[in-house]
Amino acid sequence: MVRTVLKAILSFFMSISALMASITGLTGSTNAPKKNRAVNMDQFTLVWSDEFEGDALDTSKWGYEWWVTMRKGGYWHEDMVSVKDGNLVIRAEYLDHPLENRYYDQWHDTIHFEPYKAGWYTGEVVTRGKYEQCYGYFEVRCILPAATGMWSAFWMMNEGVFNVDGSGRDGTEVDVFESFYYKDYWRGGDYISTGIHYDGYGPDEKGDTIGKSYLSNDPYHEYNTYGVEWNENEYIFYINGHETGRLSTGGVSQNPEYLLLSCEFAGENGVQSSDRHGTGEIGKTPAENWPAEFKVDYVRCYQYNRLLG
Ligand SMILES: [Ca+2]
Ligand SMILES: [Ca+2]
Repeated sequence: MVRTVLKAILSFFMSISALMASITGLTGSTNAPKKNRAVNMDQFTLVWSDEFEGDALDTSKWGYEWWVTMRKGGYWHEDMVSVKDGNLVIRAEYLDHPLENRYYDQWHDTIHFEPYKAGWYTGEVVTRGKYEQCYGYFEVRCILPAATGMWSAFWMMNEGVFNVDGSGRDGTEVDVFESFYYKDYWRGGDYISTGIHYDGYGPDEKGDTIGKSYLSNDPYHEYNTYGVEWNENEYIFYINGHETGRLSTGGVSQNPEYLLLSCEFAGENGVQSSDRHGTGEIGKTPAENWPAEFKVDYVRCYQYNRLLG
């Protein structure tokens, strides 16, 4: 009798948890990773990488704006970017004592500094003008910043993205991952999104997404790899070398693209707004959330052997 009652209770909680899982999309989601297919690395050769060794960013590979740059709900500043312990680290936090803006004084050929605004500060690095590649396999290994109201991303761009012609073939923003969802408990926990955008960022903008991919570990404290295989016909996305989905909407970019690693705060005009981008509420407390850190162990770019001379 006791066993029957226990079984009934257990069965009740199991059906409740199955119901909760189906509501939150934890199981049975069409976006769940297809872990049966691994990336075939035999078809690639490494052509460019940064392992982030040493104690400074390699500026032959990466650039960043050296002035304060307003970016959505915060500011980008190079002082928020460092290299230590084998990682690129992009810091994010609220600064009451804001970082200095840098102005170039052409009359005296000098740079002068002025205090900027208090606000949410973080950073980005970009290979624009230093490295671009068309097709191949691109992979980052990283730990995501553990904070709400912001997100990190590994993405690719070129200037063709702004060209409105009904096609993504001239250039497509490829978001290998964006991490909007720290502590997003009610929608299933810790996951990343993946998608593409083309034809600018105005009324003609188009795009597609493979939606959300769930991590089997804690991506805010443990490393994972996020990758994209890009060929003439499609983008194939991977987490830890296993396919999560494919996109080809609009036709894939046929032009070289540069790489970006960034953190951004939700909002606009330098004012953080937690309503935007589904990132959750932000707060200066608890203090243990800040500074949040996006830690990148490496970025590696491979090319198809068939495309190498
Ligand atoms: Ca276009
Ligand atoms: Ca490293």
